[in-house]
Amino acid sequence: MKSIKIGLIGAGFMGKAHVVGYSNVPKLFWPAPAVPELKTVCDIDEETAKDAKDRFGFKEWTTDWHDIINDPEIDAVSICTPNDSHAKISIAALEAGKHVLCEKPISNNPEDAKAMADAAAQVSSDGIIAMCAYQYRRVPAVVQAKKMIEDGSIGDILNIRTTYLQSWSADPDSPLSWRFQKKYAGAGALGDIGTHVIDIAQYLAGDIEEVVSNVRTFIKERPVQEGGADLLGTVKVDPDAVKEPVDVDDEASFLVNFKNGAVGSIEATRNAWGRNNYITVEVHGTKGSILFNYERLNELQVSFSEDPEDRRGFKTIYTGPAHSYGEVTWNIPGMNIGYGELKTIESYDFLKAIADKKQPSTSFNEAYKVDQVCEAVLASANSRRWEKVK
Ligand code: 4PW
Repeated sequence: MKSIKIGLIGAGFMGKAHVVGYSNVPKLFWPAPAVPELKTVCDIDEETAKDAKDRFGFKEWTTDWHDIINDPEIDAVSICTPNDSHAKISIAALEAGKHVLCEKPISNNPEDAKAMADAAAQVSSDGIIAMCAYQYRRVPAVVQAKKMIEDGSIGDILNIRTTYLQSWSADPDSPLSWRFQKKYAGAGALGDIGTHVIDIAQYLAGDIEEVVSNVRTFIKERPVQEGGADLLGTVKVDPDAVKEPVDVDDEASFLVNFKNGAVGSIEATRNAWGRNNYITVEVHGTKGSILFNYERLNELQVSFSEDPEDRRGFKTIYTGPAHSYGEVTWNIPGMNIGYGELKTIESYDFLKAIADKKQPSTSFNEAYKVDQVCEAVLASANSRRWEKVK
């Protein structure tokens, strides 16, 4: 069986998620399309890099990502760094003939995102794979929603409304990590989590044509944290720490019109007390509706117009062996999968794409389109008008 040597760049919590994914592929998916070998881990912080080598089981560590790009033995690179570095690392890796799994959003600006999509297109005929890690479209219940839309179960889509609500930045003492700084992140809640539900909306209903938005920054400055580690608000900084300005959005909500005539709305905030990883997708069609909530990710709610009037309403499908990826996870519906299995599914799709030499979703070009929607959302917040997605 083919082995694929992995280089991981960025050993924070998302690096951990990629390692959990790779390591579990041969355990869940057997025979695996390829067996991942953890070759080198890179982090700009030396202690983090050394610690990640031992903890995750890599053979080598480095603090310079070029070491991974220049290593002829490494086949594939996972990029789990802040958004501003995705373009330079991805393009260098693709040009060096390495497959790339890059965290989302693909970049902190549409120009770099386009350069990445172009670089991926350039090498795709050589069988080089470039994939952006929008994992939530791979949740079996979301894949089932797609299947039921495509087979006509709910008729033509009229409306799709998605939300991604979290609470970890609602506390003003939550530190000023790179996620609150435009030069690194590009955008705030919009880029960090809104992009996931833009990706899902476009996966289910096709390309968004235009948007009109409302974008706000509620907490205008935050305490500066020591070091660059991104702790998603879980560690509080010294209340007397110096505060610096936040120059990205806390919340973005927008109406959307799809090219196919459907309408919808998308909301993203990290300031919603009580909401944790609250990704919801509700689709209304001419013959029924579908509802998904990630906090209950093993369930899909469906309602059909054809049901007798006195028993019409949402029923719950529990995902399991009958659904996408279900044959390799657990044996009966209700045993349930979580975030670790989801990252394993993503790693499997990446390795399979490499083995089959077939571009997977979310491709760099699709991820670039997500960035273009964000650009239109920010333009609309300024112009206070509908803006076309370029
Ligand atoms: O991509 C998202 C992140 O940036 C994640 O899915 C969750 O929210 C975890 O961290 C943030």
